[in-house]
Amino acid sequence: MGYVAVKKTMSAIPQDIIDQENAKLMAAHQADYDALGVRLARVGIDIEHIVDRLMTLEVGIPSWGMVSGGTRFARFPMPGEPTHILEKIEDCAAVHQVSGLTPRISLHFPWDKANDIDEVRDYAHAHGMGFDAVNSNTFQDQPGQRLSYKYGSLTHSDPATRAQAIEHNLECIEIGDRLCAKGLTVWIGDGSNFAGQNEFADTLDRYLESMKAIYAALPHDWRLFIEHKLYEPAFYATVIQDWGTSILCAQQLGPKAQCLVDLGHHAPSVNIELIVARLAQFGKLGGFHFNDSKYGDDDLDAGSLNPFQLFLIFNELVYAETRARGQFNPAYMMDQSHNVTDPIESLLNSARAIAGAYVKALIVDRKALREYQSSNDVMMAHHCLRMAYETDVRPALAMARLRKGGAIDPMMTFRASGYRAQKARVRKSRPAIGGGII
Ligand SMILES: [Mn+2]
Repeated sequence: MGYVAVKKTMSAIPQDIIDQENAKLMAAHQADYDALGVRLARVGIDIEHIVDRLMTLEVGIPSWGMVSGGTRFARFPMPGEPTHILEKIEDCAAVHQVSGLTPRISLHFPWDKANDIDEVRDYAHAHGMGFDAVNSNTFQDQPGQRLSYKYGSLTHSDPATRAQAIEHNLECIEIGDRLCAKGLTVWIGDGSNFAGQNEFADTLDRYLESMKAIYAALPHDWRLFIEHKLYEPAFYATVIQDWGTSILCAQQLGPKAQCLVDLGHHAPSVNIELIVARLAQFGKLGGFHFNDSKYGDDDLDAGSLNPFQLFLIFNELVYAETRARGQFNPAYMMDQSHNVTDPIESLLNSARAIAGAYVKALIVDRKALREYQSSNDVMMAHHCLRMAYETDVRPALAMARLRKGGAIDPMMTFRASGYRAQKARVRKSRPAIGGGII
């Protein structure tokens, strides 16, 4: 469900290129779709119903993921990457055009600060794009900033530094409101690198006090997303380090405060789908930052390493939706760093993985699963999940994209469009633009 109805008047990629590529693949696509439809009908599932559900799925794109990312060692810019916010929006629109899945952009301030915020909003709307949660940044110092965040921001020992960090968040809400965004995501790097550096309880007290001031400034229809992260930049103890602290804070703050789960912000081997179920059960699942990881906050493409985990997360989401009393509306966003690939291609890769995980979760035979669970038939319960997971659902994804005016094969269509090469000719390289690992 989009936050605003926007009228598209501009296209990042000419629609006739998408149509031409689709025409080449149409016959094979229709045959594959029909075959999948027959297969699903055999187990009592209507493929049209699945495609309808998929067409309601929307995932936000991170503005900071549109330029080549980097590590603490280096960043390798690519020719044709965006050099300012409007070009980032154009690239986001290109992703949405072929994927049909990503109609909103999540902005990060002050990285995305613009002189004319109305121009930013109007330019996005003209491309058929809206805005997802805005992100504040008090984990680094900006040029000319009065007080440093070296020793913390919302939890700093100095009240004046905390006030400055609060003020920045209030400004983000103000800008977000003008963009028709409906949420603020707060992630802070606050914590300690040495035992004894600060008191755990005192820093959390200060966090809550600061967040109460931010919460109080939220428009009535906004949500406040608390993003936890196990470690980095604080390597001994982080203030908002896990979902436990996150939900405690969200409960203290009130109903508009919810927890945001970034898939890379947990210890290795943590059962993230269980965390998702717990947060959903208590009405505190605010949303996601999708990505994938091998070791830590790697910010790799969603589903590129652990597609089964992504499926199990969506399995919990689909189940949580059936149990939810009242509104169940997690904000799905991506948070990735594209260090060695074209960001647009990585986002297409991730969009496909996310949509695939969702569809596979939708085709789980829940009635049979419940019966197996009731009779403690462990193997068949597991088998039930595996059969859904192992189904090749690509034709259903292609159909949903096609019906939204997107591409049967987004990756090949994007390549065929020559978009990046064309941008490399017109965009002037400016390596200093914000982007990185968060
Ligand atoms: Mn994140």
